[in-house]
Amino acid sequence: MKKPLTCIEDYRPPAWRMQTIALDFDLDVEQSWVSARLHVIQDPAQADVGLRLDGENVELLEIRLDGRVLASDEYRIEGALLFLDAVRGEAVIETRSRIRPADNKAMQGLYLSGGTEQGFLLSQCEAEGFRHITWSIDRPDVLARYTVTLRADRARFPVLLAGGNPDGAGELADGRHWARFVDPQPKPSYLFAIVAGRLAVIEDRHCTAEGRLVSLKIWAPAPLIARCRYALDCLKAAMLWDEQRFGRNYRLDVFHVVATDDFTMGAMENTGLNIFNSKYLLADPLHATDDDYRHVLAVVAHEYFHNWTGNRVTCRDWFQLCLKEGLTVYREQEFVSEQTSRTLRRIEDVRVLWRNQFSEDAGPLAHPVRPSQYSEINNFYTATVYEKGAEIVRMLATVLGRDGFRRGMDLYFDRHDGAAVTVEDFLAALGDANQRELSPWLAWYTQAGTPVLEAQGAFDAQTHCYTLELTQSFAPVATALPRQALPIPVALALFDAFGNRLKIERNGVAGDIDEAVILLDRPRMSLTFRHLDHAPIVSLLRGYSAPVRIAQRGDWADLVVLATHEDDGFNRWQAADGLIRHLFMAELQGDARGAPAFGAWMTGLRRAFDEADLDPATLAEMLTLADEITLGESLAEIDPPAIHAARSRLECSIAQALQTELLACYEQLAAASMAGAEPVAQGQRRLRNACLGLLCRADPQYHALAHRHFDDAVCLSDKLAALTCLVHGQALAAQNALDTFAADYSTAATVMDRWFSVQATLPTANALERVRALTRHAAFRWDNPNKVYALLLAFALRNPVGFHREDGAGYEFIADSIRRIDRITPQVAARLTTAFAAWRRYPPTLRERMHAQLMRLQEAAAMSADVTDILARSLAHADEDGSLRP
Ligand code: B3K
Ligand code: ZN
Repeated sequence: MKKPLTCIEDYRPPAWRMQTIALDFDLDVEQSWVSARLHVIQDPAQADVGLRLDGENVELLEIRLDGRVLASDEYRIEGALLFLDAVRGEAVIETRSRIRPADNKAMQGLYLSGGTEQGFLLSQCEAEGFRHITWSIDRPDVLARYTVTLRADRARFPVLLAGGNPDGAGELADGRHWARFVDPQPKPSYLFAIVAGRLAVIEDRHCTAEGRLVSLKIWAPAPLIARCRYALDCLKAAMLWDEQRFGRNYRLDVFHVVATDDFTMGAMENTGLNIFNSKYLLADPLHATDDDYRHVLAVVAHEYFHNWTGNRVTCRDWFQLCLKEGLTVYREQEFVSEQTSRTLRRIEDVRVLWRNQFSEDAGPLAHPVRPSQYSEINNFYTATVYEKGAEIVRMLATVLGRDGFRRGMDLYFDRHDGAAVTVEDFLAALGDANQRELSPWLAWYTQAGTPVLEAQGAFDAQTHCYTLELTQSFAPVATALPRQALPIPVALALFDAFGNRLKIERNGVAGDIDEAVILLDRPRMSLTFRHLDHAPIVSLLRGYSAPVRIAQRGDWADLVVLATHEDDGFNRWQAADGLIRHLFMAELQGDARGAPAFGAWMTGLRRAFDEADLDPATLAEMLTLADEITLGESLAEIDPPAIHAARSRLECSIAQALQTELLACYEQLAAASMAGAEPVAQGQRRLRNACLGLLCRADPQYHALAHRHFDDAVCLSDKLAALTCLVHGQALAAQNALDTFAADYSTAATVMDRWFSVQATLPTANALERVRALTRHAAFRWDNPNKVYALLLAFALRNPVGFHREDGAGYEFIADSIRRIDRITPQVAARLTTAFAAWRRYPPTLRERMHAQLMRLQEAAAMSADVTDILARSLAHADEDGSLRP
């Protein structure tokens, strides 16, 4: 099935708006009845446009116009639209419909989480799920105040929740009960949510800076509720932070959060009723790693921050998705950086950007941060919209400065509270508040592809001047259009050969600054730095000031200086990463150990172990090699076995060279395993586990250490790190450890996901057979997105050696899985299909085999619109520049 394209230039303001919606639900698992009362008003300027309602899989039982039941010839249903051509001006439309939650495996609209007997009902509307609940006008620029009344059997559904403020509850005959909720503020339909079932709760309160006492409630199935305490603390921290940093207060009386194991994505910011995938809500030491803790902090904050960036100020249309997502990711990044470690969060974000966004941007699924067309909007919740979208906001914050950015955000909220707006509105608010013209920044939103930044330096010993030529360019991309130069903030500092920071004196301006942010807003620019005795070492893109590819990372000796002395933690890591990439290339072409950079960098790393004030998490990251996807992404052709072999050999050489330091550090940090979840202890554990991982790469004798680590572990971080060492090191004890782990965690769904992933990512020739066998494991379920992501997506995206097996069996298995899952949860199947997108970049045999599976899927009958869209774009031929042709 293929959905037609929706194009940004076809946008028209809504011809009909809704002021209020009253919804009455009679809830049950197999079928629920929905009565809707819509008060609709026509835009006088569009008097010729008839009323149309959206609905999918909603069985219409009755429809009334201003109280009168309509005969079947007074309206018509065509596909997902209900036409009421005769209605004009203003009207009250009432419908009565039936929906079937238990049959809804696509997880859009109202569906069931857990079994028929014990499970609970919940809804997911973004992007277009509301039309699966009732007939209505389902678009983000139609905002209405909702009054929602829920009725259900009290014993089966003791808890009834909807977004908005509570407005009464009571008993009904026959053991049934009801509860009502009203919105004080209009909202778009995608933020509508209800939940009903048996759920336990933990509660707290937060008094906002404006003086409102807000009741905070987290709901989960009873066995999980004890693990929600940390999330509740995160929520309070996020509320306080948004008040202090952005002056944003919550303005409802209650804030509900609900945990479910059955969710296609991370979480959803429904107004007043957030719904979370339990993997981003549950956290205790035995069931969550340190990374999980930080993800819970991040996602709880992210969804809360949407309350202003997304909910109160919402998107005019789905093209503007980045307006809420990029901005909210940026706010989340800032929050987590301030609560934990800025350097670590930045490294993590940049790693994700390089791995996921750069590869997306270089392949057939490339799209601008604000796409100009889509067929299936659910396929645009991408790394480009989220992560690159956040990078654009970060650049704007860099050039406006902290106070200027805050002024701009204040104006944005003042101007647009309660409205559905565009990226242009956002830029205008930031610009107007700072008397700056920000329209050139729109190009960042409308041009796909990763810009390339080149820096060429020349030193003139006579004049003591150093000239730096900065150039921006673009690799050709799928959506090649005329290109406009982008405003690129380039933060840089200068160092001498001993790692001392040099003062920056530029263009005759006597300077005592030591960092400059240069706005490269044209194709090339020449900078002159004066009064220098020697050619300086340039530390470029400090803090990763712009999401660009650096053409060449400079001389390895300079990188060693920066990786040893840079005082910007991120750029220190960036230099270390540059050295790893340099050594990886050397290994790919021969032997990295023989390269002069190897010895120099090992000396540098050895010293780093002795640096008292080096943050352990940063050192851990410096020791962690870029993954195979990231390394492959930067090569012209991706040859998975060659990349895997070179990376493994390099990792092994580094581990052997540092064995003494790794062991000493591992032992020295023993106490960290017993410490709590605070950032310092987390950083120490991260380093200790990185050391353990490398030791196991250096010599299998350390498997004994990993085994002890596994047995002694008192937190999941340690347990999982040891398990990974044993399984990926193919230690004798590996199966035993896997069995023990599975026995200990058999009832903990989110932990079993990790157990599946550790095995799915094992880079061996028989990985496929193992994954196939695991699909028959009692804990695996084809209809549970988390399980599919943990096993199949992990295999397809994070196990290049296994997936890209020469005989194509990995491809065939994943293609078969896509067909199977597509009949259940199309959104999940579409995500799995993206594993084939980069097919043109692989060597001929693999390329042909990937292509064959794409064709097979394309020819298969009855594929969803979600998968069809990914297939069509993956197979599309490129424009004249030929960039996408094999
Ligand atoms: N807004 C949701 C994502 C909705 C995905 C719809 N397919 C989560 C978030 O970004 O906060
Ligand atoms: Zn979001």
